[in-house]
Amino acid sequence: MKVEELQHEGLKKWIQEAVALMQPEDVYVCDGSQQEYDAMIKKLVDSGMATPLNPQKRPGCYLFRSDPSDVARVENRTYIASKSQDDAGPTNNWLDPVELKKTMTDLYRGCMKGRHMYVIPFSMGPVGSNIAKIGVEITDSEYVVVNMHIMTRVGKKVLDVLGKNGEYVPCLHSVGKPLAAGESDNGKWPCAPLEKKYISHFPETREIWSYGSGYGGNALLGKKCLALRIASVIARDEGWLAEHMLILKITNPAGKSKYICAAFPSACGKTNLAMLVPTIPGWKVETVGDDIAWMKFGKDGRLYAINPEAGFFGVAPGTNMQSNPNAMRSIEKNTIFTNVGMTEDKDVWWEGIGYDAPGKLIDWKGNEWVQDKNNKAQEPAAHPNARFTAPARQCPVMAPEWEDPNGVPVDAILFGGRRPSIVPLVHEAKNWVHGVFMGSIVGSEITTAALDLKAGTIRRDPFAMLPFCGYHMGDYFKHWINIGKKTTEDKLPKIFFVNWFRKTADGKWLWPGYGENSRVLAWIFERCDGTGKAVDTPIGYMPTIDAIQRPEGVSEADMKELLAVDIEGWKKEIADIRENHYPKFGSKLPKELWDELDAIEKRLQK
Ligand code: O2Y
Ligand code: MN
Repeated sequence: MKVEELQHEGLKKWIQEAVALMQPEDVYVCDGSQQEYDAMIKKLVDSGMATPLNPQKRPGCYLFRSDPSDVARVENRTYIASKSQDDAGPTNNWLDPVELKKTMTDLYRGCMKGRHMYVIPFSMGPVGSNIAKIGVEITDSEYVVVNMHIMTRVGKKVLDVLGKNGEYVPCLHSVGKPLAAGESDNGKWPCAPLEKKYISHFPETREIWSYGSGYGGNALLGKKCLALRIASVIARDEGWLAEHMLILKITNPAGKSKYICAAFPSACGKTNLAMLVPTIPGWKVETVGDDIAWMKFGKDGRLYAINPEAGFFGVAPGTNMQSNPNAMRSIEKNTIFTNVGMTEDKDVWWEGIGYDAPGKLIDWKGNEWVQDKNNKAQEPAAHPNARFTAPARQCPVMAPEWEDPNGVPVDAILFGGRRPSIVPLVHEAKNWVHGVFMGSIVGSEITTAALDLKAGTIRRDPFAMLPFCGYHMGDYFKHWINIGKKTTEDKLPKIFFVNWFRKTADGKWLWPGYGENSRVLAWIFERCDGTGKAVDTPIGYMPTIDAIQRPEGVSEADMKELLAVDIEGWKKEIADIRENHYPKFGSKLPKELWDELDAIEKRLQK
């Protein structure tokens, strides 16, 4: 489709300005069709950037290898450029928006020389839903176009909803570095060096400018940039919630269903929980979303959630038929793999796929690779952040209502983290503000030394939103408290804290996790239904010892440990929050949360 054919004058003008600045060879407006996807894939295959996988084993699947320097989100190059630094808060990188636009305009000047410009109109959420938002991404990356086709709803139908003057979030993206005359990317993954990468958000004007990276969250701008960082600001202003949460549906043996949203820091098995296969007979879990939830109040005063995405951008390593059979089935066809290993017969392989590498592989860097199980220091065949991009509709347990434009009514919200001690298997907030407190103290043990933290320390990641909140986290906590005042407590979701990662003193797992987590979900279901048995404790409501059916291999003593309140441990936890965590948010930390901290401390002292 041509730019001249667009009905929306504002959009046309913005594209023309981008063309004048970036100077692409030509411009193409995406229509979202299958032919368009196929043509784009053909171009990527012809250039050598995509490798078609075995059509018998992986029909419609392609492998990409990124530049070794462009393999993940770049948090230290991600900016919230609000007018005032205080609005971005102490946990975001901030740059003055005028200065940043100057710097980036210079980088964008001529950056698409020798490349095509693609204009991708996309909807986050079912097209036309009143919870959905429209974005338009301008990019010079065909890889981005095909991934956006899977992860969002793209094309003509979106332009129809946008009409002549509808609102959209402009998202500018370039992989960076112009091509010299006659030069081509020639199968290479173009990107800029780290110091020239910018993933920038302008919250007041609702704009996203990304430069220099072609990978995942840096480049697929509908996901973390729009659906979380910009949407969190819109949600604050409009009175709803844009959250880093999965959405699942759980049905009991009597056929009654509830909907649960859950937030976990990375590496806590969020996609696995979203697609969980229950081990308790008669229970069923279905998926609505695996990463992001937008929640708005319905006319009945309840919160309704939609998954704004249309696909999964999941971590491949560790995904296998035991950990997540539904993800494995979702990626059997029509899937884009990035930075995984490739077998001789052109299938995919990664560490933790559940079987040994079958012979010689090509690793994610494009080199021959033979598994050496005696060499613990062997470089992996797949990058640890290797990804699959798969259409959500291919997941065998997608809930039929996953695209309901009205969303699903939320019964429970879960927070969790990787906590080997102190935090019990599950506990329930006494009320909404206590639940907000729980969200505000989310943290996970870091398993390997990373950044400036040593292995074994707890990295706090409130609401699992630290890298994704587009404004001051103190204001964000306050927004959550205010949401609770918009309706009555009985209509609000109940809030729980779960921890699948408890260990014994000698380092063994106390809880088997995976499908067995359905036992905890069943108790949460029953609590929402008014039946689950609980005791009131200083940290919240907790299941009685017989309220959760014990899985095989978990002794009664283990269960007691999993469900005990570690008074001394919690006193230390409270002290850590008081001395190290809450002060980070300065005067914007809501008084209600300090009060909650005091109240828990008092209850622990009794
Ligand atoms: O590394 C990236 O660019 C992807 S990050 C990501 C992808 C899917 C879901 N969640 C995340 C995340 O970082 O939370
Ligand atoms: Mn995520």
